[in-house]
Amino acid sequence: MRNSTPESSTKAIVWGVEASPFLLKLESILRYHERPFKRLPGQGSWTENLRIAFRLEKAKRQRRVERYPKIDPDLDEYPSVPFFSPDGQSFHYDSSALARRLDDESNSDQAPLFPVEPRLGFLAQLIDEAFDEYGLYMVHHLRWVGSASDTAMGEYTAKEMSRLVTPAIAPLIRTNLPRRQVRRCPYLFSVAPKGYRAPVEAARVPPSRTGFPPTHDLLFESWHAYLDAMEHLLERQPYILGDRFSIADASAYGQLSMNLIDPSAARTLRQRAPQTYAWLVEIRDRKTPRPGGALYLSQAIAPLLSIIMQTFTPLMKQNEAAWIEAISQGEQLFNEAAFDQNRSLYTGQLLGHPFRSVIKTFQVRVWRDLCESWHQLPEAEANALRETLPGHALFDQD
Ligand SMILES: N[C@@H](CCC(=O)N[C@@H](CS)C(=O)NCC(=O)O)C(=O)O
Repeated sequence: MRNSTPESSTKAIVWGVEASPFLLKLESILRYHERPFKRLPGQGSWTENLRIAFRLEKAKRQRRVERYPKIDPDLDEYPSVPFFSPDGQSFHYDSSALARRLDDESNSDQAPLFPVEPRLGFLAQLIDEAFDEYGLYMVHHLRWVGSASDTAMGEYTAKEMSRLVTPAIAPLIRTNLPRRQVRRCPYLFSVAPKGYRAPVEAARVPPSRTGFPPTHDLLFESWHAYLDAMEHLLERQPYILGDRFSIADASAYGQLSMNLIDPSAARTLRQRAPQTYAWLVEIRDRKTPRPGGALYLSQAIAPLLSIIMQTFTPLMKQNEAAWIEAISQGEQLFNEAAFDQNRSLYTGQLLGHPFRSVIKTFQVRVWRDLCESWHQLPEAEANALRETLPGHALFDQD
């Protein structure tokens, strides 16, 4: 039976843009739970957009934007998008937290996005966070480096934002937003080698950064490995954890499908991983009703877990270690604000490549939540997972 509270019958609002992977993820989550929604500002009227933008900014200023089941004021940070509002009054964020909330609120017979079975539940959380935190670095890189000369991000976002800003501002968004995102590449892990050139205007050439090892090879290599792993999996079964959609699919879909509006990246994706490409397009276009079905752990998932355990988990571990060290020395500034001031930086290694990054407090939270879930697993379940997860010792250490 469907929930018939007024909240679920009102059209909810998603605040975000097509170019955002987290928006794409959140929308797939809402569609799974059959919650009708409207995307603002793209589908809103000018007055509606202004009204919601004003309320959202006020809620952010007053720290009233909620994260389910509770926010960690020391580690969490509001993103720029996406936000969810069930009623146009209260605002919520974090795609994974919203998925949990919709699972908990649902009184339909729709299976939850987070699997109940402990092993699958843990893997779903691991895969979800891996795509959110490390997948984002790969796809941001593929947009601004891999598709430097043809990404349509500026056009898409300017069009959506033109329903909120005055006509004089939209062309500025189209030009300046891509430049801003290119400048932010090193914050999002993508550092060009010194003297790097690209056939684009100077402000869109992906930057190097003094004292930072280049990471282009690492990110291309990672993206290829993730794509190959997804392809291997999707050639053998319909979804990552079996025959139906779960949070793991929502997250993989959100990140990987971001590049569908980046022609060069989309072309490579289609050539290298045709099944994955078709899967992303199908979720985006909702051509077929989402089938129900069982979740299971198959052999086909091994390559995906392997690359996650070689990239995402060691990154989270290195970030946490750097945070503990920095805190002990009295550092209090982290995340992008610290990066911009050359503070809270640390050096690490992934897939044999050196990198330098800023300490991210929200990744400390992600890692701690994951380790907590690991420790809550019944011993027999954890043991069974140890067989499947190369590098699981990282969870045991915390
Ligand atoms: N944990 C959030 C992450 C959202 C997120 O990182 N959004 C990006 C934009 S796609 C962001 O706001 N980045 C910071 C910025 O652009 O300033 C979620 O899952 O919804």
